[in-house]
Amino acid sequence: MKTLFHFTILLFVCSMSFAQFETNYEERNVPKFSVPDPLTTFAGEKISTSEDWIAQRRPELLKFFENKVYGKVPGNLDEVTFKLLEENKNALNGKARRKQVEVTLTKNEKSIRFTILIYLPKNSTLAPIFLGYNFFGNHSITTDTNVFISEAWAMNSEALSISEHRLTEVSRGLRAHRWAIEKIIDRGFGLATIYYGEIDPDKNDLMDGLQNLFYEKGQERPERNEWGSLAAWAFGYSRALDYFEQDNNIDASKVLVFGHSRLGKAALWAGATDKRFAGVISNNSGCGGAALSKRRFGETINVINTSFPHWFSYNFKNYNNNEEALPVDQHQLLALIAPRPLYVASAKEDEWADPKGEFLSAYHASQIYGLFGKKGISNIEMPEVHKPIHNTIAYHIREGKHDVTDYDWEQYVTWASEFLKLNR
Ligand code: GTR
Repeated sequence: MKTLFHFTILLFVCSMSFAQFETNYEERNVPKFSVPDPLTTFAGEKISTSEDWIAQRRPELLKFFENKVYGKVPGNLDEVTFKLLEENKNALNGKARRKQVEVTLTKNEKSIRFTILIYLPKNSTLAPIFLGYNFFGNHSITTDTNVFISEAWAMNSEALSISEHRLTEVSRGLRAHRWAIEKIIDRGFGLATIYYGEIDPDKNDLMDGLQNLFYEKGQERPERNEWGSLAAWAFGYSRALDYFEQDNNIDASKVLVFGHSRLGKAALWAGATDKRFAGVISNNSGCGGAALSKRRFGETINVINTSFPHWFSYNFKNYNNNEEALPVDQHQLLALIAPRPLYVASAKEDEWADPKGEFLSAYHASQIYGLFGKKGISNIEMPEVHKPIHNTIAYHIREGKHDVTDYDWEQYVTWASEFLKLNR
């Protein structure tokens, strides 16, 4: 079923008089393609051990995704600093400890700042933690009146009463249904979130966010093989992890990077590029996330690069309507996360994100997990709705639309308890 949202995007895209896009929602119209073999190098050499994967295959795949898909980070920051803005040991009706930490990233005498909102189980000394961006400000995920409101540019939203690109008190708590904070805390985990617009505002302007810090004088956009917004958001996830390494209440070796939709794409890329993340959760990440591009089902590379020209590297546009030329596919992005725990989740009505493509990607990544003696997805048939598979690679498809629900969080928390060896 096409949602109104997706239909609107399609209308927008067509009205901009780009090429005509026809969205395929029929399995019989999926083109014939072969899934690029994760175990054969670009030079055609077969590999069969985890050592060869680590030494040979993984680096060349990572390099490809860096240069041709998400884009490279062009250098190092000059400085990263942290400031505890606020702390309360009796938050959420006495259940949790809350911290709000400001992170400042500096390069070439330019800085950007973002704020991490953190809730930790009150009595835990070293908590494992879920880290995920939010779409509409930290204050949108909870009714907690102490959460600061971001001053960064925001996407207007009628549903969340956001206009003139400013976040206000009115949207406090309006996205709370997407964040099962109490469940997370009760099961012994912390939750950290950041407003993604503080890293790079989500519009086709690569002057107003993180990329700008790295520009030479007069430069206005990254090089063709350098980062778009997704890689910038992934970089921001890693800087939050830098902070966790300094916080005595957080177990930085147990950080699960989580994201929904475009932020699920960013979470996958963060997990691929930063091995310190203990695991990754991709919620309905779709095209350019978990879903196989070569299936051309729902959103395609051409559509995503046209609707969101700022998300990927410029080089990725070479594959617009040209998926057959891609020597990789997204299962190899997932394989870059091996052998760390990875959860891919789909929603039945989220056809735009191609649930089957998300599942098949998890299935095909499993052979790399197998090299490490880890269990992925062993059956190529998709499981039924609400029949989750919880292995080192986990997968579920649930009823309903593109969203994050309590059902999703119940699965993540249950699986994470087992795969981070908590058993709480
Ligand atoms: C859609 C986009 C998807 C997905 C989604 C979201 O418009 O086409 O790739 O990222 O946005 O982030 O909600």
